[in-house]
Amino acid sequence: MTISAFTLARRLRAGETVFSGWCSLPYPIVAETVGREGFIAVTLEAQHGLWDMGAMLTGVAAVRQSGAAPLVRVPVGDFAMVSRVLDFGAEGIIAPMINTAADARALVAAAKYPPLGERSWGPHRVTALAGIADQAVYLREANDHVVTLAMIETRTALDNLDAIAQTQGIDGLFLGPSDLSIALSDGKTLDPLSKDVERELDRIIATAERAGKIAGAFCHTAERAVALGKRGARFLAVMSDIAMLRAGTAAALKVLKAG
Ligand code: 3PY
Ligand code: MG
Repeated sequence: MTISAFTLARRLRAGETVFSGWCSLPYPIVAETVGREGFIAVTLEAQHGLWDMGAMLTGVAAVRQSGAAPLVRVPVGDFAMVSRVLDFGAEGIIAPMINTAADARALVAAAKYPPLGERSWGPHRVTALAGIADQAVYLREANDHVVTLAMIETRTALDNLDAIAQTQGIDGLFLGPSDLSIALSDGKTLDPLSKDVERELDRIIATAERAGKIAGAFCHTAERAVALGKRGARFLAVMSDIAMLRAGTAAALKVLKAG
């Protein structure tokens, strides 16, 4: 028996490019709808998004029910939440502001069982959702099937890029282009497509590849996600539920007003 319900790590290991929805609205049915439209993964955004833990518990299950792989972006330094949402059934964690090898190790400690980390035992909901009758199977396979993505979005993280990438149990580097643009301009500009961010993105992709890890990024548009896939990034979060809702509404209103 294997964790056959988990698909994310397997796809990434096979070299596939995975596009993920990105849901800030704390409504499981919204995240499920995004998954049902065909995203391979859906990330529930709990750093700046509006999720509480009750909604998160149902949201993770709703994404799994849609056929997509659920991930969670946790708040800064909230490693307790990492273990909890993995217990709820998440397949991946995106952790913001991982600036040092020590931060990376703290993420791994919360996300992976020994010998890689120190994740505490209690996967009752995830094993039920994934149809794993024997919990020993989850213990044996979880470390390989849970994906940890360390967000690179500060100057300190860039200084420690190799050490973060090489941390055992970190599966990938994930660019936060908005925060990095603010950091690289010393707070002057928000420009996720700035030349400085572009240059560092190439370095992030190359560093991840050298370490045998994947690279990913948040993308404000689908076009950007396709372009970064061609540059070698393998996990791309695309727009957001709010952005999609606004874009769809604006497109309809444009037609109605032109009517
Ligand atoms: C950033 O761009 O800083 C992010 O965290 C992506 O949402
Ligand atoms: Mg950020």
